[in-house]
Amino acid sequence: LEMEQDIKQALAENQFHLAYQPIFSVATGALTGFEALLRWNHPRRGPIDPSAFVPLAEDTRSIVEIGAFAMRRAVADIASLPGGLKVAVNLSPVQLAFGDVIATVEAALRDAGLPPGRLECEITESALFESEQASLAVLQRLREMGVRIALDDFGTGYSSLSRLRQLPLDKIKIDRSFIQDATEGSASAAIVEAITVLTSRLGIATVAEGIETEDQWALVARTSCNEAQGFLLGRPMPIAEAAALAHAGY
Ligand code: G
Ligand code: G
Ligand code: MN
Ligand code: NA
Repeated sequence: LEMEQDIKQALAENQFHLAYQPIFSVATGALTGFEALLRWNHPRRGPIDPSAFVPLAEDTRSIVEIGAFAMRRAVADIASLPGGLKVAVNLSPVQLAFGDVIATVEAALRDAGLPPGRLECEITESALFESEQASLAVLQRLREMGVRIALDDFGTGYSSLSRLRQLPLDKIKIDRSFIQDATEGSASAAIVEAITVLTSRLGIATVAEGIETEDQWALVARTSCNEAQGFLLGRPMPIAEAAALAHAGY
């Protein structure tokens, strides 16, 4: 309850901000964009991770307002960078079910002058359990606008192959648990390889998440995975650092 009150205050006092984690092309090593990740600088408790406040914000639906803030901020920030880079923004199932996602995205893109193809919305499969049809319609509408849809944490939780047919998807993000166990010849390496083959046949792009070692990067580079992300390649960083990286790579 205390935190619920704090979230309201945090929105009013701009205590939320975004960190940007770089994403790279596996084939060329070039920077392709950033994933925007929420951060909360609490005046008394210090930094609070999204895993600690997003679930509560979902229960109280304040994620709708926090998510709208993140969308506007991320789209405006990326529009100010050179190089035609993309930005990936995480969407909560609660936003899809109860938030006015279409209007928020339209306004954010218009105000920033960002082409829709440079925005990617990340969803998880649990996103579609409540109000499945309504949420699917929102995703379809976003896609018609030219916004890309990415399925996050692929391979975990409720993910199933039938989802690859049912959902309007441009990209999947292979969950980092597979990358972390993907040593040479391992079952996880075979799964990563197989996912990239399967999705490329379906015209869906892939991102490998959670690259932490040179061995993991080398292993992913031998697959047909399109992009990669992880602490080895770049940590989530403030927009000023992201801008410096974008200028260097431009
Ligand atoms: O950055 P970090 O590892 O702390 O993120 C933890 C979780 O919080 C991730 O699952 C991530 O998808 C989620 N998250 C980060 N930013 C946002 C956001 O803007 N909106 C939503 N709904 N979830 C986010
Ligand atoms: O669920 P989602 O994929 O949106 O979560 C993104 C989270 O993953 C971010 O909070 C980010 O900090 C974290 N992350 C990104 N790269 C790595 C990595 O290489 N290793 C680990 N352990 N976490 C990572
Ligand atoms: Mn994500
Ligand atoms: Na993920």
